[in-house]
Amino acid sequence: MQIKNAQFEVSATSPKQYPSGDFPEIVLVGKSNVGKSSFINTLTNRKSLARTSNTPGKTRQINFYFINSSFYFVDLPGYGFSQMSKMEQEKVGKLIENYLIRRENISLILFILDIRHDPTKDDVLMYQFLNDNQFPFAILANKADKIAPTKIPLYLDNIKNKLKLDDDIVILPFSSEKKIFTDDVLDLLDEARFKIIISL
Ligand SMILES: Nc1nc2c(ncn2[C@@H]2O[C@H](COP(=O)(O)OP(=O)(O)O)[C@@H](O)[C@H]2O)c(=O)[nH]1
Ligand SMILES: [Mg+2]
Repeated sequence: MQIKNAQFEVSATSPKQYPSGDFPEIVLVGKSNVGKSSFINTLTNRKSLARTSNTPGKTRQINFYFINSSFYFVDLPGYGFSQMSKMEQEKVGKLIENYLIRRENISLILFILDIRHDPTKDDVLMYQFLNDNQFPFAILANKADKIAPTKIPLYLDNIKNKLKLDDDIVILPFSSEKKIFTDDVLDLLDEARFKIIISL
């Protein structure tokens, strides 16, 4: 797949603002600052289509980007940002959960982790939530540019062990910064869209 055009569509804080229509949605999930928005910019080859930030916890809406006039990238707010008040964290958590549980357009969830770090308690909860509910999802271990290429398998194994990852879950290294491993991810997206097409 080639991404030929991408445009921001809407920033939603409630389901009635979600785009109408039956387009498949590829969803970015992960803690604050892990690289969800950067992922969208990298794949679309646009510097600042999705707003990225050094300050975690900035995004509290669900942002929809329309790609190739055929599917959406959905940038969910990050979870687990400790400087957000308990009430705000809860609000963001509800927004994420509501979207994931109710949205029928979801064709693939890309669950983003930082390859260098052990998954947090919130990451483990998210993994269990996705796995227990049998969502279609894959894990991207982002910021792979920050470690030596030879060490990548070791770090992936660490994540697999810490999450007690089921063998059938796809986990891929990724780097938004260096644009490495993007072909593997594009293959995943192709497969996800294909699934949608045959299920219609
Ligand atoms: N080194 C490196 N930094 C990254 C990568 N992806 C994102 N970042 C940086 O991490 C910070 C947070 O990224 P952002 O996309 O805003 O994270 P979000 O909160 O999950 O949307 C920014 O400063 C990015 O430049 C990556 O693959 N490698
Ligand atoms: Mg973001």
